[in-house]
Amino acid sequence: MAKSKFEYVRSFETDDTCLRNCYIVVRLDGRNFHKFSEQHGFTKPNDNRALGLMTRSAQSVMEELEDIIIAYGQSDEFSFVFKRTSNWFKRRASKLMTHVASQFSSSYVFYWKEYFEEQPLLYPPSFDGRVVLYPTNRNLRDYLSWRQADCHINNLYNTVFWTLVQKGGLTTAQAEDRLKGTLAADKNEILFSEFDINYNNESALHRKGTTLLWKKHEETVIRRMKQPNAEEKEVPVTRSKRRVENLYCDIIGEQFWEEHPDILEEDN
Ligand code: DGT
Ligand code: MG
Ligand code: MG
Ligand code: MG
Ligand code: MG
Repeated sequence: MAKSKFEYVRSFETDDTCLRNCYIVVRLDGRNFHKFSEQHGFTKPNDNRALGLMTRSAQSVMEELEDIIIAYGQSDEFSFVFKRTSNWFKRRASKLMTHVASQFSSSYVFYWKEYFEEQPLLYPPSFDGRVVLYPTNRNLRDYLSWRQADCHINNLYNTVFWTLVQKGGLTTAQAEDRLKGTLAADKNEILFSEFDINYNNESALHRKGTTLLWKKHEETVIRRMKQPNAEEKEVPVTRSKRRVENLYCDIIGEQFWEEHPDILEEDN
């Protein structure tokens, strides 16, 4: 077919191929969720409906898109890690990022009612996305550790802050004042001595965030089969399947990575 004289405009497209051998991380973050959470009556400091919906949407991203080996989420964000050898969409950053963001956003709206029931969705939410490349296993683990440490720092602060307000009767300004300059140990101490709360017994979902992984399992179905010169028979057929598993555990230490040796590929 002859090319039109307009065809040259294609050459204006820029190359955004992700460097080979690197893990590709796409991180999404809810736009203006400070306001979104207020307007939709999210409970403070953590709303399990909102966290459940984030995780459901991330699960849909893992199931619909290819080559994601692990995802980690907390608050209004989720990170998706593509395997380092992935060649999905020829590793084009914009394709990967926009597919993750749009699959996630549409799932968030699609599944809203399952989590929020009578609370209506008041306007269409959106999520920004970014792509970061990590060349070594250490870099990737440090990235995930950074996000989980962020979850811990924010959740400890928010837990003490809202306990001071909700159980201690402080105003938000007083609670903020009270926490100024305190270290983690001080915050733990306030919870323990004043409110009889051991932070380590608080929900793991809130303290550790959510990690999504692929878990393999065997599935057996009965098939009707016709052999030549024989009656039709019912035969059990076993297939190896995989499904997304949710974990609320530490991913900073060695134990998690020793228990899940298939996630990372060797550094070469
Ligand atoms: P951005 O990301 O720059 O567009 O602005 P925000 O407002 O989304 O800021 P960000 O992402 O740094 O902070 C997340 C906000 O979402 C933060 O204000 C708290 C809110 N949020 C997230 N999860 C929960 C929750 O479970 N409960 C409540 N009450 N708020 C939450
Ligand atoms: Mg932000
Ligand atoms: Mg946000
Ligand atoms: Mg955020
Ligand atoms: Mg198309």
